[in-house]
Amino acid sequence: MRIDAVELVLVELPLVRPFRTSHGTELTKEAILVHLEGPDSHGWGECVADRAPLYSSEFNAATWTVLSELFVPRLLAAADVAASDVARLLSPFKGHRMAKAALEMAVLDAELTAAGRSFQEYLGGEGERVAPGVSVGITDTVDELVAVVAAYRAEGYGRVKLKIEPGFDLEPVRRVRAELGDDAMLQVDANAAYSRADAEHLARLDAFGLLLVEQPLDEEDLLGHVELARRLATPVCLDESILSADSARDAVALGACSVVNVKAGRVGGYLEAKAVHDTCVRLRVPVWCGGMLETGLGRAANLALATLPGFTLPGDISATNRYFHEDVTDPFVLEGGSIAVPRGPGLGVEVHRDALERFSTRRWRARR
Ligand code: NPG
Repeated sequence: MRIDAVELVLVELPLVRPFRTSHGTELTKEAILVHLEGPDSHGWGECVADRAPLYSSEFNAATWTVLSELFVPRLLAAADVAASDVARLLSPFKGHRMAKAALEMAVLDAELTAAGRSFQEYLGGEGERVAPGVSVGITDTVDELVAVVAAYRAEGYGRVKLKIEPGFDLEPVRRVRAELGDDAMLQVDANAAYSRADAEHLARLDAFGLLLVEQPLDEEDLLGHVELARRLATPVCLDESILSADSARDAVALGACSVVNVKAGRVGGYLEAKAVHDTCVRLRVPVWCGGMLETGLGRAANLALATLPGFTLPGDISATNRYFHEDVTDPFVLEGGSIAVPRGPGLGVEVHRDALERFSTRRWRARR
């Protein structure tokens, strides 16, 4: 399609409760949304970068610069752009996968909307509903954590992920396991907060029958993960370390992980996310769809992605009310332990312009 105009909108949405990880506490969700206009269609993308480079080196101020000064002008200069061209057009630029992913998502939404096809159909997913998990932040006390987890269980979440960090790991996990019972699906996410010297300590998590331990060590420490995976009975899952289908293949071949978290933003887009999925299916490695507290736009795309057959573990794609009182789209609702996958053309969701206005803090627009 020909791209006539691109708008960037920085939004800030209050979170219903603070989200604390080993990196710090978020009170609001800040995201760059991309709106792209063509002659007969338009599309939305969402960038999953955060305010500060804590989860990854990408962060919104830098992403805004790289999008407005380099990536968008490159797309506007191209005569015709298909979603499958975006990665190649932007490939001279190193890194900035989250920014690239947001643009590719917007092009894909516009292209599929024009063709009357849904994200799910395009990606090759099946099924009308997804049974997600919920990711629970670090709390001030373990009692509070147990209460929060119990409330999510009562809402119908079938899998719980606990954020852990040194000083908040064995005891919270023991107490939550006791609360949930032995059969409940429980996993932990360290966001790279441990070091190789913590192997013996982390091995104590084996007592709790966890589905997996996610990203215990630094994103660049693949060898450390290999050694840890040998040491632990609990499967090691990688998130931050997996940047492409090739890096997933290599991490599995090395024995650094036996489960993979797929986030489209982290790997440069939904097309590469599908490639990561396909690689893992070939290697018989389970994948699941990670979350970055997305607005309804990213959530719609993640729901579609999570219906691919290799996504055999529940993802971090909770209902809207777990994150926001109000979103820029209609809310996604958990009913009977699952959420409906959008079926309409493109992302299958509408942006509420009034909400977008109220949440937006910065805008930029360029025309061809
Ligand atoms: O449900 O979207 C969600 C949150 C899932 O825990 C979650 N995300 O490390 O995976 C992560 C973590 C995260 C959130 C990381 C926000 C960075 C920013």
